Amino acid sequence: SNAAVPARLLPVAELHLHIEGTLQPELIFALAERNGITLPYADLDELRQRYEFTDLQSFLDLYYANMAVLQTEEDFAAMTHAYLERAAAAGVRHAEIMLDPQAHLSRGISLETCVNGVASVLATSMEDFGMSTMLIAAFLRDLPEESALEVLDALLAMDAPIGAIGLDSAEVGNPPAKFERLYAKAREAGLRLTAHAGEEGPASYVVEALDVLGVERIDHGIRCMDDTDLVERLVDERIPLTVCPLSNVRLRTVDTLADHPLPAMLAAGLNVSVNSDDPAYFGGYVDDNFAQLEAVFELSEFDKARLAANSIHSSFASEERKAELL
Ligand code: ES4
Ligand code: ZN
Repeated sequence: SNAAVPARLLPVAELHLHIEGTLQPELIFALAERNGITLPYADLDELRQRYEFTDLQSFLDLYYANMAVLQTEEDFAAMTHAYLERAAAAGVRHAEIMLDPQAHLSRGISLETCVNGVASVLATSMEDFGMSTMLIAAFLRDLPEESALEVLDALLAMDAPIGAIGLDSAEVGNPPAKFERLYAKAREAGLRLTAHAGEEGPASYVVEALDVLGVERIDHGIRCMDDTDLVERLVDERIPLTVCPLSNVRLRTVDTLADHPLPAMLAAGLNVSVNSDDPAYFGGYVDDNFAQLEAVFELSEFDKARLAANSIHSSFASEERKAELL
């Protein structure tokens, strides 16, 4: 423990965060202006009116469209700096940050521009914010595996400072097994492995991510609650599930926060943590997720401490760093 951290702010690790999902409306407009890009919204209010989603795809459409403002290395750096500053204020002491390279390559932005822009800011996160960080290259599951394999090859060839790979975007119809070769290659390269599974997709996708991809961690995973055998396995194997409560509410995966399975997951003994996913789109950072959970559920101090400890144990940080944070 660290006496300099106020008791209210439990030191946590954020393990499920898409850096492009931290683009705040104000920064979207500022970057559009600086890059001479015309947005299809007249002003902030008009943009904010679009933040009402019906499902994952309705969010992804806006998320990808807004990336148009990210043009230069400096743009990626500004976005990353803003996230670290806000996350540090939320008590985040270690962050594992996903970047979607394919979403930038398809717009004509080079791998160097997006990777170096984010990585240049992460390189000094410890000095600037007391936060250790890892960059995760996330692959778009609605694109062919060949595209992902090419991008992973390019990342390895440029010796990009990535520590893990992830799998995101439209889940249903794009099962984990589609990316078996990608995960084998990443494992061979010494990268850590995570994947979104069981967000909108079925519990069987969680099983497939574990058995076919060999992932160490599951992003979301809430649909595991539909399969009691799977829950038992996840508990036995201590598989981390990076849960994102406000995301699930905004994407209508659960009806209301009061209906969220997090308390049941804790009670079942699952290794769950609380994460913000795309905080600029879903109404809050990690501290906001905790505050809204506390407003709806009677989370004990013990539950909150367990969620925080789970996040640190489940991170890809060194054992030395984990010991510092626990
Ligand atoms: C995402 Cl919430 C979510 N699910 C799947 N893919 C994503 N990419 C960014 N946010
Ligand atoms: Zn996500």
